Amino acid sequence: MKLIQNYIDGRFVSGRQEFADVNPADGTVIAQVTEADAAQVDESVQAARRALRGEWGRFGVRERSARLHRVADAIEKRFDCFVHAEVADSGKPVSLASKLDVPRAAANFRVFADLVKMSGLESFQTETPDGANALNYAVRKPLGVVGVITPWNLPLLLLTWKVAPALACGNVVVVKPSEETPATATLLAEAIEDAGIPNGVYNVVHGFGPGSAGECLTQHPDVDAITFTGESRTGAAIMKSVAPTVKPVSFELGGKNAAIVFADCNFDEAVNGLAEAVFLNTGQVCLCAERIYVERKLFGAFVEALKQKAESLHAGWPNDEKTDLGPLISAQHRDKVLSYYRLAEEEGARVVTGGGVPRFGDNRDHGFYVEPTIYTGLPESARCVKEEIFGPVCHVAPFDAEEEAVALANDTKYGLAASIWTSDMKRGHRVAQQMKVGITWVNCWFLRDLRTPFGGAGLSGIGREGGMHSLNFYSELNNICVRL
Ligand code: NAD
Ligand code: 6OH
Repeated sequence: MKLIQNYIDGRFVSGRQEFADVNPADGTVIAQVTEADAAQVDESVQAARRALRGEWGRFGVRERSARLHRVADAIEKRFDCFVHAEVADSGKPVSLASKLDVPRAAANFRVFADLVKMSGLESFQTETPDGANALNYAVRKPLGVVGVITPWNLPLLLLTWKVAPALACGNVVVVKPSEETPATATLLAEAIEDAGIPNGVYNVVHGFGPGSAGECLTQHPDVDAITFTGESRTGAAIMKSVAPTVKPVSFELGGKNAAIVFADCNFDEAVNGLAEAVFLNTGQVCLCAERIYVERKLFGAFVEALKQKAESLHAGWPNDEKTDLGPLISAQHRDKVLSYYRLAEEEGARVVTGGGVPRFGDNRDHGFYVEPTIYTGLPESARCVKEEIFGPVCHVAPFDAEEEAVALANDTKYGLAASIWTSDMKRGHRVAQQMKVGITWVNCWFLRDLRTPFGGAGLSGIGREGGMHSLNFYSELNNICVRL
């Protein structure tokens, strides 16, 4: 059986405890994973700190940038290995891993490698009280040891989204990937080695959250900052855990994202776009739309067209190029999604399509598949309309007036993303500006430019990453005031 080990100070190391890595498509165990104990987390933090004082700490921006491009080269060289590891761990379709996850991992390194070289900082000429002048300028320093804690839905994409800017700014990292998807963070260690990045700069500790590697990292006094993507509830637990050592945090958390479809939209574009927004990665993308509000005169036609799309999706083996829809990540997550499927009916939903578990007659019946599902008819107060489900499911409701749609979309404690579908660009801008979210798409969804601010309002996060926002989070700015 394959063993996925921790990676500390440039070496793959085992430990006392192991846990199983399960393939969500058929429930088989594909690897054993070493769980890091408190001592190994400490070892990785100390190795990182030594690396900060070593060669890496003396690299200039040009050298760091060049090494990050080499990491991207090394990912591209191992493209198929990364794709297969991600597919086996997460059950996502191979077409998705090869179009989205792995190319984005390389792009994350390239974008921040370039950006850090181009970026400058503000300076001010300041008049002093005695009529002389002072010059204020800031310099960028690393924060130090950054703890990176990531989820299972886009494992490599989300990990590199944080590791790349952290390294670009000269930090060292200890990453704790999700226990469900440990493989690609471990493979990345090989790419990091290939790129000539010194030992101790990138460390991987495997394990769980509470009472395990995740919590050890957030509590560690020598970890200088925590960057986390995952559930809002976990974000709250991490905030408590870092409070005694006052670590800065960057949080990208959950969502209950709305889409607003106006009757003047391009119908096919809206249906196709929202079918992606609901079902991509089996609905396991934080940006997925789980609430769709459709102008009443289009409502019936829209629901029917989305139903056709849902029913045309091919739920298959993840490695089959024709597969659109893989399994959910785990038995536990499937139980959660199915509990919402039951709840929706109890709350009075009309099931437009789905609501159950598909039967294949082969080993996929031991996997964690659910049917793509559309509901209508729920009151806005229903838990299924308020709570993040994180599966291939949405609720569609009609609206009559623009102000009503805006109010419905904003009636949530989350605030990650929204999408608006209209041919009237004045309306598109007007409505977009009223969305209480971090990201609004007009006539598109999940169209990314990595230089833009990315993050959420309310329960959806703290801070923004992307472009300069990432560089600013992963830097300590030292303002220098020189009396002239
Ligand atoms: P999760 O919060 O359960 O786990 C995320 C990571 O945190 C895992 O590595 C886990 O081991 C670790 N963890 C759990 N408890 C911890 C603790 N007490 N201390 C330290 N670490 C701990 O999230 P998940 O189920 O893996 O991912 C799905 C969630 O992530 C959804 O809510 C989704 O919306 C959210 N998400 C948000 C974004 C975003 O950019 N806003 C992106 C992807 C996923
Ligand atoms: C959440 O599941 C998706 C997050 C996406 C990003 O962080 C990104 O940079 O595209």
